[in-house]
Amino acid sequence: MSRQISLIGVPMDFGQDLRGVDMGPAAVRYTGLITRLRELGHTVRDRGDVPIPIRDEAVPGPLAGNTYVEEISRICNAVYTLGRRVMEEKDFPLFVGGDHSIAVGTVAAAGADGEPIGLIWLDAHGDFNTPDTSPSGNIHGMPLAILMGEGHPDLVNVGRPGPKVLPENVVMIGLRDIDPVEKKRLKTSGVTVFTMRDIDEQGISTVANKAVMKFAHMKRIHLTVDMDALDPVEAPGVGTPVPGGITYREAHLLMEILADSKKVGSMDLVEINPILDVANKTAKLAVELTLSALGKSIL
Ligand code: 4U7
Ligand code: MN
Ligand code: MN
Ligand code: MN
Repeated sequence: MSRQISLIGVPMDFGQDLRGVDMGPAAVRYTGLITRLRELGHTVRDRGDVPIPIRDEAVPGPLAGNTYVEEISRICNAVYTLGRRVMEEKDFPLFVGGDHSIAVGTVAAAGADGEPIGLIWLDAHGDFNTPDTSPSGNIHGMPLAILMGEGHPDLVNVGRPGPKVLPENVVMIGLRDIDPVEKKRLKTSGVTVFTMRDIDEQGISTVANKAVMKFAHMKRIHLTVDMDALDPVEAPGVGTPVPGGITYREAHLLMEILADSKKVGSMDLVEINPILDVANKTAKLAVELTLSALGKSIL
């Protein structure tokens, strides 16, 4: 299936403390992603980067931790607007972060035409904290809660007022590091979670097929890939690595099964931090996974 793909860079690092995740879009572009997608038969346009204020000029908000709510809200609204435009032109938006708080804008854009979307959230973490439950205060640990309507109103109301996804339309895969209160919240949320234990016990193909089946009645899936879902051996360039993650092969099979569903209509690559990486390994893997998700097959 040949597609029109628009790359949207979001070099945003306001959602967490470590520097370097703003270099994610450049690291991904340097792998030759655009050329390789074209070689797969897709039409690709690089829309450049959403403008991001200079970090050292910004003043953190009054909440605990590094909570640049104002900046993140403004950036996510810009991501939403560009994402909408691209989708109205029938392009597949490929959003490249940046930290995971960009999902507040990308998922809002993906589901904006009234058609409910399925959301697949690949991550080591729950990203389901609120300002009250977060141990760090970092917004990149909160985007799923925000998208479900909980959190700072300026973030909940990005794009349009209110929640952007229903819990029954969310599947999380790869989780292995969840904060105590976050755990309780996630358990009662109605979100479907496949932890690393589930992957170990059932195998990634079963997990992937269950995710696809869950969205059998839906036309479109938004896939958000936090690179820390992968094992840090494969993806060392992330700010919050957790051992015991998804392997290279598991991740590829997951992408291939999702590609077979033909439902993935938009995608994020987030949390790639080249400063912490080894020879751009994490961006290279992110790009391999993107190619598989967009139809690259072995035979
Ligand atoms: B990511 C954390 F406390 N849970 O809230 C938090 F462990 O987007 C980490 O998944 C969040 O990378 C990680 O700060 C956010 C922490
Ligand atoms: Mn995340
Ligand atoms: Mn994570
Ligand atoms: Mn992280």
